[in-house]
Amino acid sequence: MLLPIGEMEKRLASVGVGELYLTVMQKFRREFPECHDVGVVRAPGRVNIIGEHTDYNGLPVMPMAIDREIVIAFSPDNSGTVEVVATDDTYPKAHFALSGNIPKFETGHWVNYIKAAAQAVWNWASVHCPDRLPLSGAKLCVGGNIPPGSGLSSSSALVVASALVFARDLNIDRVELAELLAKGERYVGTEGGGMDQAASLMGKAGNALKIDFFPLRIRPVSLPHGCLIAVANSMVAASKTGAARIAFNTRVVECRLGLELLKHISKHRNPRVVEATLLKDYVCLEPDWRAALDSLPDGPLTVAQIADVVGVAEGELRRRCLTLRDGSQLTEPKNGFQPKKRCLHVLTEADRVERAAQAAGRGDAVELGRLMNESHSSCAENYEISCPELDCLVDLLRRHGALGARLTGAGFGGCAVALVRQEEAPGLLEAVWTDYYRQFLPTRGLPTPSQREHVLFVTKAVDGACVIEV
Ligand code: NG1
Repeated sequence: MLLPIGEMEKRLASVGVGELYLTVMQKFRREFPECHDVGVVRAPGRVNIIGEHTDYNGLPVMPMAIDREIVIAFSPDNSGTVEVVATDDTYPKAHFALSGNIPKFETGHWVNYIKAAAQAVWNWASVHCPDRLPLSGAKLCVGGNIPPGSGLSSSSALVVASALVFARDLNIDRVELAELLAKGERYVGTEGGGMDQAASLMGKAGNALKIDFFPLRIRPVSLPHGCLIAVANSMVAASKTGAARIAFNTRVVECRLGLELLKHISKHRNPRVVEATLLKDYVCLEPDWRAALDSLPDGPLTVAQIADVVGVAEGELRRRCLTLRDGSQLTEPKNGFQPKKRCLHVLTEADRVERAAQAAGRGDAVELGRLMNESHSSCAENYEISCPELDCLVDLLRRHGALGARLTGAGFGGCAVALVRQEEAPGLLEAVWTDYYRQFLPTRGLPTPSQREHVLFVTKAVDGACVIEV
């Protein structure tokens, strides 16, 4: 797995890896001339075909790992520190000491994702093999071709690739690693579920994945014959910091508040629902969840109003539902919470995922497309995570031949995903290029024709993350 740099470069070139790997190797050689042996890991991004904002509620998703990835060249050493550079100079160099308590850089610093991986692996080792601590230091050079802030999980791919470096000698089971990193990525301050890490680690070439949570179960799902998945970037950055992070965490809290209301409504008839800690538990215990959902009070609601309905002290409800993983409390949004609409999205979306996996399994492309369209409407109207650009893009994708199209990932910008028949794909890409990127987006730093393949492309499903063996 570790080879002298020159030998690694020669072998990578001979097996025909892309330009990206060679660029990573060149930069590694320039930045760390003292290093002798080097290893290489890769981790793919993912596109979510259907199942948005269900994962952190314990409900299923259907993503696929895509042919855009993070690649890291690394050289281990005994320094106890990690030195990191990126092929793209806009990401500053950084270094940090490995320990059981790695302090974060400022919010939004890209190396926090690498720290998240190191911290998670350290925590795992401290329980399962303390004799392997401290973890050895390393020099890392990171490159990638997943557009950042676009809902294609460049951040989780970075976490996963980094974790493969730190865990290379530890023998952590893949499913366990996916669960570990889902929690581990929360180090950066988002409250996400486990879809991205699982898709990046467990991707299967040629297949989408149906992923269930608690416990994590991953099943390959073949896409309908003759259909492709296209991705189109709205060019609205959906960063994980600032307003987008607050909006994301607000949705998580609204789901928790909705769960409290649902439990309150159902508990008289079905006392066991009080045990539910996630919407997933609630729907398992309450077959009649649709009726309960109908009788929830409409939003917007304040925490005080919800506490009043549920019959708990406001402070207790805040502690239970508004506390984030870092211990801080979410600030109540000025325009109130929308627990009913958010639960309506999540619960119907989970149902769509089940039906989408069945439709894909029997090759029913039309039904799969229809469910993707329905998902977008629910994301836009009930979860309110779309934006005018994404709505326009989704609309254009459908008008130019997609069987279904929807926003993908956390939303608030980023990419749209579309299901398209193979023979329609070239025409669709051409028409969307003209109508969206040339006509609709006149002011937003338009992509040049040479950038086209990075913003509008057909993607294929690939295998999950691995250490490169050449
Ligand atoms: P992206 O699109 O990568 O920000 C986020 C969460 C997922 C999932 C989706 C919405 C993280 C790392 N990822 O994905 O777990 O909740 O939003 O479906 O927080």
